[in-house]
This record gives sequence, C-alpha cells and structure tokens, in this order.
Amino acid sequence: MLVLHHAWRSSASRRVRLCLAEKGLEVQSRLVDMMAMEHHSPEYLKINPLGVIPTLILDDGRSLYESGTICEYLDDTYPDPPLRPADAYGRAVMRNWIRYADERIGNLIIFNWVHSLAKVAATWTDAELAEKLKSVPSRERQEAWTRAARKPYTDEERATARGKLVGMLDKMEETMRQTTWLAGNALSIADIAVVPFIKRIDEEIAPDEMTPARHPRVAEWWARVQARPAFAKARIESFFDEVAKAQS
Ligand SMILES: N[C@@H](CCC(=O)N[C@@H](CS)C(=O)NCC(=O)O)C(=O)O
Repeated sequence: MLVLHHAWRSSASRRVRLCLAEKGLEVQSRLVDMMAMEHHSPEYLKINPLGVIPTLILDDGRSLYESGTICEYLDDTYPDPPLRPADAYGRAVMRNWIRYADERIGNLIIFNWVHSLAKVAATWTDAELAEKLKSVPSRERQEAWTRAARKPYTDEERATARGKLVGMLDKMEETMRQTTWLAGNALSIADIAVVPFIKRIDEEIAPDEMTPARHPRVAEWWARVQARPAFAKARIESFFDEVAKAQS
C-alpha cells in the first residue's frame, strides 16, 4: 500500500491528498510533526533529502518527493481518471502552472508559519536555533526558519507577498476566459496545484479578492472545486482548526 508522510495543513501535502482522492486511491497516513521538526530528523531525511513534506512511499518501498512530481507519478501509474490533458501543449501548460505555484510557496509561508511554526521557533535559544538549522538542508528554508525565529515579516513584506498571491487570482481569471479549468476543459494537476493557495487566500490572506465582483471566474471555479467529493475526502479544512488541533 502507498504510504504518505504529510501534515493536514501543509499545502504541498494537500495537493497530493487531493490528487489521491480524485484517483480514488487509499494510502496509509503517516503524520509528520513539523513543530517537533520531525521532517529534519535523520530518518526522514533518508526518504526526503529536501527535509520537507510530503513524501510518498511506493508499494516497493521507494520514496518520492515534490508534490507536483508525485501527482504526475500518480497519474502515470493510475491513469483513470486522467488528471493531465491528453495533448502535449495542454500538459506543458499544466506544468507551467505547477511551476508558477511552486515559485509562490515562499509568499504563502509568510502567512502560514506565523500561526504555529514561528511561535515555536521564537522560543528557541540562539544555541538551539543554530543546532536546528544544521539539519535544514536548503539555504532558502534555513533563511525561512531564521526569519520565523528571530525576524518576523514586516507589514511591507506581508503586503508584497499578498500582492503576489492576488496576482495568482488575476492569472487564473485571465486563463479561464478561454478554458473552464486551468489547463483546458477538464480538471488537471494544474488546478490541484493551486487549490491550497486558494484555500488560504480565501480564508485569510485576501478573501475580498475572492468575490464574484473581483474575480468572477475564480469564484465560480472555487465553488466547483469545493463541491467535488475529492475535496472533502482530501480534508482541505480550515487552517486555523488544524493549528488549534495541533496545539491541543
Ligand atoms: N516543492 C515542495 C515544497 C514542499 C514544502 O515546502 N513543504 C512544506 C510544507 S507545505 C514543509 O515541509 N515545510 C517545512 C520546512 O520548510 O521546514 C513540494 O511541492 O513538495
């Protein structure tokens, strides 16, 4: 059986859970406690050297990381129902959407970590922080953890990040003037890639931009996405409820 190392409120994990749910696939769930930095433990780094979640363990024990790549793997391996356009151009468009969303994860982190991970990181002494940073594989995430622990993002930085995320809505709106979904006229991994972003934009970051008056096609797309049975199955629930559960 497939095994998924993930967390309920992790955006990249949410993508993979949604893809699995659309495919009707069952997985064994292994929750990773990010507040305890489990994803930087030597055992976890063996299955995902990037030290991030999610990681999918295949039936034969091999591991796979990078949520976009995992979704493509799942579509290759379990083609029904298809989650990629049938034509090469459509698939290229889909990959550009995944890349576009991946490039914006740093903007999302600014809004996500402040509710939980940053609160924990702020309690670490300098020596503890230095020790923890040694196990964070990427420079970019070392910087993110250092910011979380010592230098909260300023209002100006938050406004810039918000603007980048609202830019995603503008791009989606423009795209859906031509097509029903982001990479053609069927739901694909492109749509799945942006779902966790839209969830956070809608619930906290810029709900005013999600109205039919501001982004009518996005609002209608979001209603369609949330009405799919897979959305509930993937448990893409309130970020704040998940934070509260993790802290209780
Ligand atoms: N590009 C990666 C990003 C994964 C990622 O950033 N995961 C976050 C949770 S959504 C994480 O593990 N953050 C903890 C950290 O950076 O220490 C993917 O799509 O799988």
